[in-house]
Amino acid sequence: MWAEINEMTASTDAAPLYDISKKPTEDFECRVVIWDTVELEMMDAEGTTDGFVRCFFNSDHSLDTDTHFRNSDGKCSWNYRLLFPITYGDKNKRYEITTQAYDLDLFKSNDLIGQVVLDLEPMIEDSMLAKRPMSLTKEYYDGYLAKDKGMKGLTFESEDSRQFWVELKGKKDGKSIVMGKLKMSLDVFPKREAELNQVGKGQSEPNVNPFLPKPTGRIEFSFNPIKMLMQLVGPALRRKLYCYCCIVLCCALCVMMAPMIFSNIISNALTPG
Ligand SMILES: [Ca+2]
Repeated sequence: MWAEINEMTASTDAAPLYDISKKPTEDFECRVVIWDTVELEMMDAEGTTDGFVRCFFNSDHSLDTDTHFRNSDGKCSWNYRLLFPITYGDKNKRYEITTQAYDLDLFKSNDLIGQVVLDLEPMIEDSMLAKRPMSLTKEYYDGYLAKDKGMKGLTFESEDSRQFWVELKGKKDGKSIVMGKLKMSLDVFPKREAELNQVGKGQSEPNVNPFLPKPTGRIEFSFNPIKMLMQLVGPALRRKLYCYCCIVLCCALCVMMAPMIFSNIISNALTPG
């Protein structure tokens, strides 16, 4: 901070007056779309993950997507919108959004798979100055956020410049590694603009800007017990079941053929040379 030193004799009226009152806070809405993942780590012993995503600016106020149950190929799908009200202007606060992928577990605490943290303060500042919504697009990222603000790690979709991939970093065997990649979109709206252009949470109406289709690859209810079992059971458990079935079949065959084998042995033994 610089302080201006004036002569004792100088009139106080001559010194310029500066407005040092606290800048008023402004309200915004941060719109986050969680699309899908690739290469997400499987956390359950049976080779599945029940994936959901949690986002927060402040861990006291977090929002979750719904859960993609029994995923076994690392491609969880949500197409889910999360809406965060933000009051901007507190210089002691960090306006970073933390995005975490979890594996839901019913009988123990959920497993954190990986996370990424993005600093949205430059976007909120720009939205405040321009008094209009700001989208995290490839052009904005390349031309400003990455170049001047040091943001890194985003890879944009070629067919949609508002969708980008981030790496979810987590721990495995004590090492920090990439546990999957998540596709998301981010917009910051001044409160007034957000009220004029409302959107729904998740896939609820108004489902616009962007339209979010139903997620893919989810469990489908079926009256066919084999189909339901195949969806609910992970590949590792499925392999074990196949092995057990083979062992049971072999044992059944042996039991069925045992009398025939024994009768052959006995008849061979009794038949004279
Ligand atoms: Ca699980």
